[in-house]
Amino acid sequence: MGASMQSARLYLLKKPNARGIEEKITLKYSCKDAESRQRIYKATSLGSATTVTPGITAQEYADRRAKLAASLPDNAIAILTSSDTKYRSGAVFYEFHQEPNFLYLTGFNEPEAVVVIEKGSGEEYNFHLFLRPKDARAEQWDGARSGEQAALDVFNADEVLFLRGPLTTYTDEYEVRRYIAKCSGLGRFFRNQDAPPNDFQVMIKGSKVKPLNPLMHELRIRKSEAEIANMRMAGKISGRAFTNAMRRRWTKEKDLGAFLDYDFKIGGCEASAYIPVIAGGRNALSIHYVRNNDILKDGEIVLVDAGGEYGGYIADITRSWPINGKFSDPQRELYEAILRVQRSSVSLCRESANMTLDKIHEVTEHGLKDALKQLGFDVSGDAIQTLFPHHVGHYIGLDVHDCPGYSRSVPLKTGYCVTVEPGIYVPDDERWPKHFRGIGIRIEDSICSAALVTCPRLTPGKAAQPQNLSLANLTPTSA
Ligand SMILES: [Mn+2]
Repeated sequence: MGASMQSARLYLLKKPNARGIEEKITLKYSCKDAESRQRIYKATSLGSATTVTPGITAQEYADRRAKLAASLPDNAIAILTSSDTKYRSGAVFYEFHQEPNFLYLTGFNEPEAVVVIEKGSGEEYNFHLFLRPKDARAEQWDGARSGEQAALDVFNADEVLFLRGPLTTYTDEYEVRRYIAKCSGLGRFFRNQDAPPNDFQVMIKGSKVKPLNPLMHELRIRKSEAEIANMRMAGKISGRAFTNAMRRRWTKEKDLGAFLDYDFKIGGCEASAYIPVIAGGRNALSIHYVRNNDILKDGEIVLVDAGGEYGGYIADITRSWPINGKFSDPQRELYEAILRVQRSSVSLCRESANMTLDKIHEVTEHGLKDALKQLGFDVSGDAIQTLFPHHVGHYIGLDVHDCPGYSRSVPLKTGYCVTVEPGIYVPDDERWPKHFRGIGIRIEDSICSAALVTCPRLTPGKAAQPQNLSLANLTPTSA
């Protein structure tokens, strides 16, 4: 243990437990080697302009880390763990999906890695990337690993430490183990080690632990130009896939879902951003209907909530259209009412409007209530909460619900990306006009401040024939 015993804060991103509760752990802190905290971050000459992930350069990743470091107080460290491979059963694994904060800071898309950002005083900080070493045998089975050199060159790590090798100096020290047991990704650095405590363990021992998420959200909430370009790309590709889907006739939810997934990928997205909702008829009354295995019936509407992912950034779109290409009168009336409200709510998503998502929700709810009243609905009491039971929107970005937990009562600024998704779902209940019962319609676009990510030119007035239904001119016609 060194001479300079100091108190410090440890910012730890913990995976919330099943109930979503973050545990608070108190550990002591001391720093053995003051010099080790004096290293100044230097981007390597290699690769600062290189894109690490689509559209995002090594320099932008470095800037993000610098911003995080700048938001930490002196003598603090931030620890983030990558996602682990998740198994469906036995050796059958799910598609790997990197932990979004980890991806945001590194662009590193492999499991079993840890980032430590160590903040000394002033603007100095160290960026450590712990990762799996190159291993020819493992790579023969599981695919290529980046390894040490890539970490230094591409990810601009100051110092790379391996899971094996240098890390054998980590210990089985009881307090650290107990702490580690609650933090899965870090466990591998500390288990089964017999050596005396190393600098790192000594340093985090006794440290006060604080959640990292609030600091990450402040970084992630406002998108950079490169991020917006990625979201625009995801929106453009996804929008095209919707248009292509609308041009065809579908008889099964499953087939329509498969087509969209295919078209997102063929169009240039990496994958679907989330499990879609492909809901024919009454299935649309269940907001998170994802069985997607029913028959699509003539005369009904299909509600499709889906989107692709580009460079890790998602698009979130919902369209509701008549399965046979022609709206019935009640379907058209309801659709047009929601469309009008949606378009006016979208226009509020700009910094100059000084609106929050909560405020836009209020305005939307009001607009829907008025429209429903005109259509003959009794909107007294809690009617609108039954017919429009969800919030009008959420933040989007690397996550479908980006910056989860970030307040919806902060004014939208340029660079904030959100969805606007009013919907009306009329239960089979005598309380509601008979001809509207069983109809569920939602219209959702992804919006970046004033700009529309998904370019939804929903122009009323154009006739929509089954063969030319598209995002650009989906306007109801009577049957
Ligand atoms: Mn959404």
